[in-house]
Amino acid sequence: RRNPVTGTRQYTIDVIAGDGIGQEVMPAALRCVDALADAHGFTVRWRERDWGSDHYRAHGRMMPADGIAQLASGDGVLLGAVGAPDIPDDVTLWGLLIPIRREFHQYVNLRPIRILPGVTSPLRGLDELDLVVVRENIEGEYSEVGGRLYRGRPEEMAVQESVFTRAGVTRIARYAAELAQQRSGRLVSATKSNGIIHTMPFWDEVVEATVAEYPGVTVEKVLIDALAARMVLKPRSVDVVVASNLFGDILSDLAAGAAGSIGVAPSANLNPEKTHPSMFEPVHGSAPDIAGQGIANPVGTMWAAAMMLDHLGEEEAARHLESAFEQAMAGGTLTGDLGGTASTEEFTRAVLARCAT
Ligand code: GGG
Repeated sequence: RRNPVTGTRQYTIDVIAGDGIGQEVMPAALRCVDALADAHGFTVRWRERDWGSDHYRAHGRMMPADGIAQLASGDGVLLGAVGAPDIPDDVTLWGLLIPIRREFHQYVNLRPIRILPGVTSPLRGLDELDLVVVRENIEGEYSEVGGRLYRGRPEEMAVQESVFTRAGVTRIARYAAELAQQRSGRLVSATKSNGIIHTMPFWDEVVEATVAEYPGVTVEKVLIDALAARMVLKPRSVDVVVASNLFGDILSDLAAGAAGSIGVAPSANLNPEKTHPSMFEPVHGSAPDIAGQGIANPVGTMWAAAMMLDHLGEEEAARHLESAFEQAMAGGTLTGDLGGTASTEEFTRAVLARCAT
């Protein structure tokens, strides 16, 4: 967006640092974007939101009742982490992250995974990995359709329905096919249509019919269990993966592990049509076991911020940020999850030193 008076590009970004290490990795990413904004001639107005588990403890809600309306006027959302040991995970997720994804039609969850410079994969002999998981983000297994019966009694039962719509599967398949077209042309669709007899055959049919419209793109459907093994044994045979909400979540964590650490993995919750703000977050959660120690890896959040800059049209700044953290890592500055000794602050300074022009 341009300021009508000065003509400079300016963006309003809502910042939800959230819980646990979200409070540590978020300031690191914001400092880098601020440095890049100066260098690349745009401005960012951060609207910091103190939403999350502390807000829940104080007010009984993860965000205010009009939280979605507050975010709607911004150009994007940067989120750290949600989750706290004293609050059920479904409360934290369904009180903040999932409503934002749904209300803003962020139906694509884009999760690129690469082995970054200076990182050794835990998989023997794997020195290169570069794949993207395209996760369906607002339907599938993450549905609130279902219920609990006879709570606390011996006959207690729980029912959870998955919801797959033709429109929902078609649009995620389109997004993935277009991405595959720009990359290798190879698309893998994660399925389980041998065991899950209604939704998964439907997923297969719609994905195959949709991808058939894209010349030069082949789609290979692979059972999720076999795909998990293949991503460990032959990860380079996979380039773009399209997967349902749950399968995509699991596969992207698996791939991030293969690339060295879940701490480096970013995620973009995209509304591709830009009718609503998109949201950018690291893949990792709040990590209460290391929160408050100043040792969290901020790369996942920095990379998510780079994806945000790309989405805003600031591609040069996005590439600059990616190369800044890659150079810092190549120079041997690594946090503990990657076998290094750098604190969050030390790593951030190493990146900031490479963010000026
Ligand atoms: N970085 C955001 C976060 O804390 N995510 C935790 C999580 O459990 N996410 C589940 C999901 O992405 O579906």
